[in-house]
Amino acid sequence: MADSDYGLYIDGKWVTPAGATRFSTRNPANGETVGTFVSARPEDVDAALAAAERAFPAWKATPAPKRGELLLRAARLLTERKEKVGRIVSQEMGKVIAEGLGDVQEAIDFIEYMAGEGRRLAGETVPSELRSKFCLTIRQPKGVVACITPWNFPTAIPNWKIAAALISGNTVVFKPATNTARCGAEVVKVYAEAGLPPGVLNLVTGSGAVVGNALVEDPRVRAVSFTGGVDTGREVYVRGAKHLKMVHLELGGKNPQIVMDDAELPLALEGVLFGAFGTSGQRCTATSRLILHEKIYEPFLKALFERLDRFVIGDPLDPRTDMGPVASADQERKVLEYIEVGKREAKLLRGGTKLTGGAFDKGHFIAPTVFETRHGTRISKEEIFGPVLSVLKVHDYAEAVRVANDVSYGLSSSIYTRDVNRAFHAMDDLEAGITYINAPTIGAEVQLPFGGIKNTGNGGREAGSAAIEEFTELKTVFIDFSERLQKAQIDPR
Ligand code: TXE
Repeated sequence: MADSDYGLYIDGKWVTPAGATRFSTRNPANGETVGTFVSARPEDVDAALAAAERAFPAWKATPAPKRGELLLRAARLLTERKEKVGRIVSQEMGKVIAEGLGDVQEAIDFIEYMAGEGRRLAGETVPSELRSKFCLTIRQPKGVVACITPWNFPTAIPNWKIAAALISGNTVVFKPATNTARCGAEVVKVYAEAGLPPGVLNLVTGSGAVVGNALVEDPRVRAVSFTGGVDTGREVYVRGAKHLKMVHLELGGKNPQIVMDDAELPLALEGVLFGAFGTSGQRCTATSRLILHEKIYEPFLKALFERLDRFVIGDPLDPRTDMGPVASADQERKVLEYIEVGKREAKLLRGGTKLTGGAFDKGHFIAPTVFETRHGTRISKEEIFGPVLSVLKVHDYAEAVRVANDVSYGLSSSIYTRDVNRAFHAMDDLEAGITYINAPTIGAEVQLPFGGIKNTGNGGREAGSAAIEEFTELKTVFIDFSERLQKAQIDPR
């Protein structure tokens, strides 16, 4: 098979099961095939789960620092391949090459961070109320976990889950998004080549409905870590709940950037250009709402349009390109549908069309689009997940916060202001899992917890110190060395 043709990775081997059909992933910029993969069937998922279950006892018994050494080897291999895998990211989902490389760097950073956690899987000791009794907690792995990931950060998000799961002693069955299966396979290759024992990490590629459902429903899976859309996430949660398994959800966002009248306007402009149109607007943390104080509304929009009119849209591999295509035909259709909604309920200020002609005809390119809207329209409240920015005008800080908070999501948020008191109030007032002060809504760092409130998730966080919480069970231990029965709360005080 060619380098771009992959099997499943089960029990330490790349396999193409007899009779399995294959699917291809395509470059959204030009339709070229990026790789071919096995469409896993339920029996293939079963084989992967059996391998993960078999591998679990020995992996759990491996000292966490030893597990960390394997992760460091994987990080080194990925570092050596950063250019190659970064290009594959850009080719398979369309983000510009600087972001493709950034995606891989984020994966490397997180694997290294989790390797260190292998020396810190901490519990705690607390005093007993009774004599000659020792109390402590220890962290233990959950068992076999399923990692189901989206296409927008196709190497970073898989590693946010896999590296945290592995260092905690779990074994993993990993299902990447169908349209970025090659990125997922390249992630698995570095772990395999780093010497992960067979069955500790398994890759099953294929449709979410078939492979994803099989994973979520199987009683051998003790936890599911899912990043994707709200509708799918809700379905995963319901299915997992039937088996009382932990389901961690990272879903969508409708993230606001507030620009106050005292803001450093050129800085705020750079922020919204990156936040709204980086990754063609396809980040869960993307800036999809620009909330402008009325005093700076006109000049800010003028400056925004001057920059957008100079935006270079094209081949993501060309370093001069500011924005590539959206990730797929499906994504293009969804975004164009929302643009038509916006044309009916709001005022189109820029863009609003699919780009055609020349090289554009081979890909899924949408013009950077800006609507002026009042709060309450669909484009001001629903996640569009494309290069579409809804601009709203407000009279003051209080209205800005009220508008920012009045959506069903609560992932990221941003405010540009020179007023330090207002910045600290915003930290408290903005209903989100993440708030940036004088920075765009995107730009998470791996060493801090990531996630949101309301419909963005179901209460968990990943990355940072929270990643270990997601993938471990906390066990409480009481050691009574008094050599007699002691009864807490009952023995005489
Ligand atoms: O995600 P899906 P899609 C949002 C964004 C986008 C929408 C749909 O608004 O337009 O979600 O995108 C797997 N059981 N985000 O279709 O369908 C699927 O194969 C188990 C925001 O890409 O949610 C993929 O691996 N798994 C998000 C993963 O779930 C199932 C990033 C996500 O797919 C499944 C991506 C099932 N029944 C999209 N059906 C973010 N928060 O960044 C599908 N899958």
